[in-house]
Amino acid sequence: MKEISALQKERAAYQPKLPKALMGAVKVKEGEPTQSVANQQEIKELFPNTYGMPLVEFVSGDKANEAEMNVGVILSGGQAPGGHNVISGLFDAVKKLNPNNRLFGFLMGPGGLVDHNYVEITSDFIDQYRNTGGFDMIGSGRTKLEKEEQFEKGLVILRELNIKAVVIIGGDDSNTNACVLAEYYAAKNYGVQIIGCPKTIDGDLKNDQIETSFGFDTACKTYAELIGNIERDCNSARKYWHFIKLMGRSASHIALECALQTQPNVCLISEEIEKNDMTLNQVVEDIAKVVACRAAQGDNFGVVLIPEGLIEFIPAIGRLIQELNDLLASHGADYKDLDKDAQRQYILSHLSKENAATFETLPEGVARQLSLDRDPHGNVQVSLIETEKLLSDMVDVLLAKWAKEGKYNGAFAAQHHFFGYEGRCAAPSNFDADYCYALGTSAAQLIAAGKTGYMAIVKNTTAGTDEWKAGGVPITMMMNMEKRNGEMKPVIRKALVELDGKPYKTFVSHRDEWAKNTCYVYPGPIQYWGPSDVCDQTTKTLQLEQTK
Ligand code: FBP
Repeated sequence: MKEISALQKERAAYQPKLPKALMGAVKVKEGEPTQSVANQQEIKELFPNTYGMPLVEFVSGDKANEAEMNVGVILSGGQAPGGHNVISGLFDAVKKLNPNNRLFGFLMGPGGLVDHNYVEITSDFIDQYRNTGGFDMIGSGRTKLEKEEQFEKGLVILRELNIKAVVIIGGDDSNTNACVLAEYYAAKNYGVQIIGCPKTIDGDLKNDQIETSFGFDTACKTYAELIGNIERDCNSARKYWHFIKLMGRSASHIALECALQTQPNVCLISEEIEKNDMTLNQVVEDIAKVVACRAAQGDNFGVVLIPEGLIEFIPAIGRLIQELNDLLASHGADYKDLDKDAQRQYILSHLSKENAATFETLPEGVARQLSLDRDPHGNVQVSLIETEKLLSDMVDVLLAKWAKEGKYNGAFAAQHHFFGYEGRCAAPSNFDADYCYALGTSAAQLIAAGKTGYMAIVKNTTAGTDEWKAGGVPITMMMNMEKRNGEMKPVIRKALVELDGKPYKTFVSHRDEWAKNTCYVYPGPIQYWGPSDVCDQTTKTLQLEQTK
């Protein structure tokens, strides 16, 4: 028998809580027709069958829908704590609607649908995964579902398994593709529904309808625990500056949330750096000033949080990346066969003067990373760029210069960390366990109600679970047109940190004090049992965003 930990054994017995409206029979309450957040005409033309649908809320009903339906489910993109609970919620709801219903999991992401790799999710099978982290139940992948040929190949297996609907659990890119697939099947009248589900630790899939993406809560709490431990070590030995890069491909939500939880000396917010049109040297100078200020009071130690996506938000580098994206998209094949040095020369000779100059100032490793392949959605693979080392090296050089000029007289020794993968598969917090189970249940109800092109949602999440509101939002409502791989495409708008939002403002109102003094907070590990204040609190971001 497979060994499992004592915690997993206990945790398996946890029954996630559901909103009142999802506990029994459900009735659908429809709102007004919707519009996309921008580019309405273009999005409407691209999605004639799934545009403009109303928002849906589930309320308690008196007659159970006994819909007969086989359902498919796909985990797409980066892991996020709670994915297994979405599938558990979906499984339980699908079986509750009708015990003959079957759930199939497509393996290793969207590619499983195209290549017909699947497993039937049965009761015994799913019981091993309830309330566990990870996506290992069926695996995940980043295959982009975008071509008609893929949609048609997928249809073959959907027909074979008599699958009426597929739930795609993914981030903004995967849900964009879910919407394209929903539109395609609707246009062809294939009778297959597609439902999305908001996943990503990055926290950037949120808007007026989606309060938070699942996984953000657990991942941030896991990183905050580790940062707190480092802060305590740092405050004990008093000899290191710790440069910690935190995941979050674009937005700085994770870094900001971790800063609110742990009160480090410095936390960079990419969105602010972009708005202030800062250069890399200015960012470095700001950090060095904090180091020097603390050194002057005898504190040669500290903690700096760096959002993973920083590099793309430094405007000059952002412009360079834009041009590189277009260049790599249009010259892919001839470029790929060149060796490293020839690739660098090729890039320099094709870039505009301004961007070539920026490219030349970058350390070779960073420049190289920016010139490598994008992920299947056209994103720079920022998790591979060692910004934490780049910044600390540059701070070191600047401090040495200041020392020569008699402006600094401290000791600077840096340690480097990257927290990303450590948090993506953590066992879900109570919040994520409940939230995900409710999302899965909502997805099943959307299918039973005949909906397609919707994303399952759960709102009012800072209230008690039974007061949460569940329903669905048309995916087209969250879309606008953006340039991807050199072409304008309909995509779900990413939510960046809002510089007039409460989480950011709260951080700004404290950061000078946190920079100078040692105000560390040590959150400790996620707790599953115990006082509600310790176990059931959501993120500070969500709490601040929800306070009126
Ligand atoms: P999703 O947007 O798919 O949820 O993934 C987010 C993320 O965890 C980012 O934070 C990170 O930059 C990226 O995935 C890493 O990707 P990979 O797992 O392919 O290394």
